[in-house]
Amino acid sequence: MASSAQEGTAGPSRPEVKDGDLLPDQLPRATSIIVIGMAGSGKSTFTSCLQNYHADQQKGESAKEGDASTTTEPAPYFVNLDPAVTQLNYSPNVDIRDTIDYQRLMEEYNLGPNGGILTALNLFTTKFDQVLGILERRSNDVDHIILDTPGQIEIFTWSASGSIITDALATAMPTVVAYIIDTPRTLAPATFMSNMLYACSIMYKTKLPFIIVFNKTDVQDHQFAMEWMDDFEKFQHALKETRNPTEPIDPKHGGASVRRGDGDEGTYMNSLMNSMALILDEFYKNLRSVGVSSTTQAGMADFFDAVKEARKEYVDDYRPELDRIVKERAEKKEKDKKSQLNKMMKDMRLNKGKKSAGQADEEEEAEAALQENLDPEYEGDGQIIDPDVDEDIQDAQEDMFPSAGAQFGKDGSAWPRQFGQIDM
Ligand SMILES: Nc1nc2c(ncn2[C@@H]2O[C@H](COP(=O)(O)OP(=O)(O)O)[C@@H](O)[C@H]2O)c(=O)[nH]1
Ligand SMILES: [Mg+2]
Repeated sequence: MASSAQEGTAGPSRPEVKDGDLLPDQLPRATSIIVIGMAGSGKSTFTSCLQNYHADQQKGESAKEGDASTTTEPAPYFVNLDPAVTQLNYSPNVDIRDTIDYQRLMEEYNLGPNGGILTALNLFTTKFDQVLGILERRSNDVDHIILDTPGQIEIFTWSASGSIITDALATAMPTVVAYIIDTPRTLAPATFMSNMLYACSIMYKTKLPFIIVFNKTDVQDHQFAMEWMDDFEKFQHALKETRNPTEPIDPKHGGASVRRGDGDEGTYMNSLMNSMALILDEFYKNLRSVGVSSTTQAGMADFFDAVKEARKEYVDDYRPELDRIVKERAEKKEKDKKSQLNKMMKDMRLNKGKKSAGQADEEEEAEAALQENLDPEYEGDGQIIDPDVDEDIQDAQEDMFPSAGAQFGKDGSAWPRQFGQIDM
C-alpha cells in the first residue's frame, strides 16, 4: 500500500493534502466507477440499474427493521457524460446536458453527430475542475460515484477529454473501469475477440483496475464467455467447430456454430484468432469479470464485490505508482527551481564585476534580501487564497448547473455563473 495513501473511511471533512504534494493523505470513502462499453452494450441501462438496485436494497433494509425512514447506505452519486442521449432512466446528479446543448453546437459549428459529441465533451472538460470539486466534496459522503460515458466508446476512450477526466478522477479518488459487454452479441468468436482486444487496449491505456461486466444475461448466459477466458482450448474448440468465426456459436451445443458444418480451422482468420487468444491469456489473468442483467438486477451483488476487489487493487498497485510519479515530478520541479536560481545568481555576480563598488554593494544587499525571502517550500502561484472564501466557492458550485430550459449561448453552452462563455 502507498505510504501516503491511507485506506479507511474518513470523516466528512476533505482529505488532508500534503505540503507540496497533489495527492491527498487519506483516500476518500468513495470509489468512482467509469462505465465504458460499445454503443448499445447497455451502459446507461446498467447505470440506471445501479440506481434502482440501491433504492431497492434500502427499501429491503428498512422493511426488515420495520422503519421506513431508516437508510443505512448513502445513494451513489451519478454523472452523465453523454450529451446526445435523449432519455435516461436514472436521475444524474451532474448532467453534461445541463451545460451543453448538443444540437445547437452541431448547428452552430456544422458538426456531425460524433463531432458534436466530441466537441461537447471537450467543452465540458475545460471546466471539469469545477465538476471534480463537487465530486471530491461528495467523495467522503458516498460509497460510489458512477460516470456514464457517451454511446460511442472511442469518443471517451481515445479522446483527450476522456483521458483528462479519467486521470483527474484517478488522482482524486480510487477509480475503477467497468467495461460493459453485450453478451448476446459476443457469441461469435470474432466479436468476442475484438471486444476483448478493445478491453485490453483500454486497460493498458488507463492502467486502472478493470471489471468486465457481461451484461444482458437475462437474454444470454455468460458462462460460455467465462469458459473461453478460463480455458484457451475451449475457445480453440469453438473456433474449430464454427463455420465462420463471425457467426454466433450455439453455447448449448458445446460451442458449435449455429450453422454447423465444415470446420474451417485453416483459414487466416482462425489462425490469427488462435494467436490472439494465446496473447490475451495473460490479460485475462489480470481481470475480474461478472455477469449481470441490467433489466432484472441479477448479478449486482457480484458486481459490487468486484468493485471492492478493484478498489483494493487501486490502493495496492495504482496509487503507489501515482505517488512515485508525483514525487518524481515534485523533485524535478525543485531541482529546476534550484538550477534557475543558481543561474540567476551567477548572472548577477557577472554583472556585479562590471559595476561600480556602490552599485555592487546595493546589489549584494538585494541578493541577500532575495535569498531570505525565498522559501524553498513555497510553490504558490501568486494567488492569495482566503480559506473562508474557498468554502463559499464550493457551496456555490453545488447549484452551478442551470435548470432545464436555461438560455444557451451562441456556442451551444450554458455555463453557469462562474463558468463564463468559452471562446472557440
Ligand atoms: N434484455 C436486456 N436488455 C438490455 C440490458 N441492458 C441494456 N439493454 C438494452 O440495450 C439497449 C441499449 O442500452 P443503452 O443502455 O442505451 O446502451 P448504451 O448505449 O451502452 O448506453 C436498450 O434497448 C436497453 O434496453 C439487459 O441487461 N438486458
Ligand atoms: Mg448510453
